[in-house]
Amino acid sequence: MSKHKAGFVNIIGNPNVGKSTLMNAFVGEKLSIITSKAQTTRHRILGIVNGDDFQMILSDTPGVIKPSYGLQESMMDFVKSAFEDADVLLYMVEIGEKSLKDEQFIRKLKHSEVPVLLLLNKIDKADQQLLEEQLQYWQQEFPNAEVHPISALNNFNVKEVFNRIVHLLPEAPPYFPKDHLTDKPERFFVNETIREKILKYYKKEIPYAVEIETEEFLEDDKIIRIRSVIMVERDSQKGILIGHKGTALKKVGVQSRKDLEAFFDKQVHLELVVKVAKNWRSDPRQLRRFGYQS
Ligand SMILES: Nc1nc2c(ncn2[C@@H]2O[C@H](COP(=O)(O)OP(=O)(O)OP(=O)(O)O)[C@@H](O)[C@H]2O)c(=O)[nH]1
Ligand SMILES: [Mg+2]
Repeated sequence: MSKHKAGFVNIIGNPNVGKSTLMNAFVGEKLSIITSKAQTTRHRILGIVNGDDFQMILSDTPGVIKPSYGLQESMMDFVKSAFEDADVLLYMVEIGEKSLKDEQFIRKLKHSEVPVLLLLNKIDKADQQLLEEQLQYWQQEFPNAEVHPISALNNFNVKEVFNRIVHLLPEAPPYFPKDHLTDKPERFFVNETIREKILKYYKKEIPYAVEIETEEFLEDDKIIRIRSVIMVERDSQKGILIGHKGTALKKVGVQSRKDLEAFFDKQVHLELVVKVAKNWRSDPRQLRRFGYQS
């Protein structure tokens, strides 16, 4: 039998390029939430793919931005940590975009000691000519990277890239038990499922001012009883979130419950409460409490 391979494969790129879509496609589960809005992912989320003779530990990370408040600084710390322990780096770009604006990250990618795969995503949006131009452009920009065109959404070239990454993994014993799918607890996925609905249904600043904390997660044979608090930064946001006669919040609850029942494969009872946690995005103590620490 061949030797066992294992390693950390960390996905990095601008917001909204499709990092979470790719991780979910590799893992075959909806571990990361996906929306059309930038800054959907706020944490570093591990997705573990186990084979007989390999373990691929993928990291989905927040899109690279210039931080302007504490939450975003912490998000960028997660990205930095993903540079530090990578065995393979996946730098994702999308059709029509230019490189990262962060010079330091670019330098790290250009001078990386571990293999860098530059994944040109969303090629379903390009014709052949544009695709060839873009492939040439990225290969010139990152001469040391392997450039691969993909469509994470349509599963185009995803399996081939996956096999290529397995090939690049170093020889190592597994880092996690072989039945583990992620490093995050069940409550994290509850929080994220609710936050996804808020990203989808509310406009402007609301999704960015929201954090979820699941206070109760009680599971028995038949049902999971969940109580989650939606935190907003100001009183005015609380009113918007709840909506006229509570209809807006109701929609969040119903859709979240449906998704959670599919995720946990069990009946779910979900209670949602809205509270104000003044300026939590800039408050180091509150950020720590919500798991934003590097
Ligand atoms: N057309 C097309 N859209 C895609 C593809 N991959 C992802 N998308 C869409 O791009 C949007 C962003 O996808 P995400 O996976 O959330 O992107 P992300 O890079 O994780 O974004 P952040 O977490 O905000 O940094 C979603 O609307 C996806 O459906 C693709 O291959 N083709
Ligand atoms: Mg994401």
